[in-house]
Amino acid sequence: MKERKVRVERTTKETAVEVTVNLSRKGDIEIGVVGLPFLGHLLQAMAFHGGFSLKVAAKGDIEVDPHHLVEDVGLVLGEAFARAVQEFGPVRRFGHAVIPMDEALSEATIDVCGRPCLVYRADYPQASAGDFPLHLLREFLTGFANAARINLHALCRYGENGHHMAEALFKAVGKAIGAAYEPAEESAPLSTKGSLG
Ligand SMILES: [Mn+2]
Repeated sequence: MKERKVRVERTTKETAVEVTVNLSRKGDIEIGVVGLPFLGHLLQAMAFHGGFSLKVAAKGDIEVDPHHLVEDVGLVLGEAFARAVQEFGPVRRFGHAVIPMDEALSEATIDVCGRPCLVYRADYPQASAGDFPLHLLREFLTGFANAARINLHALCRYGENGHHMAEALFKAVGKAIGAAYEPAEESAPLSTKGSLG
């Protein structure tokens, strides 16, 4: 079977982002988000626990505001998943995971349905992890859900440590992705309506 591998590149005046996703191979993970090592740490956890290979090379005008780069990495990653469905056909659609990390518990549920929707609930006790502003994770997930055209419910249920809450969330998103993007056994779209999106 052909490997389900997609490469997406996007360059603007603000950022340059290159993402390669391989859904047929696990463990080949290489993340470089210049100046935002905590985002790299989260993406590493996501791909590892999702069981897919991921390469990210990204840089941007973080001296202005890391917002642009965080959002664009989410967008390009989402675009890679959208293209994987376009190029390699229907997937199982649904994925769900609840992951603990020490005192924190986070949850992700995905429907690869073609209608972008993000529900995000996270109330971090600290504003940042290292020097990474945790509120930017909303921008990442928004970009990702919109570009991937998925329904994503991402919930940090509780926790005392923002790093743990965010890391548990990204592991959960990875796990949910791993399940949702398994190839569908049937070739027809998995909807009672007969079509998606
Ligand atoms: Mn960590």
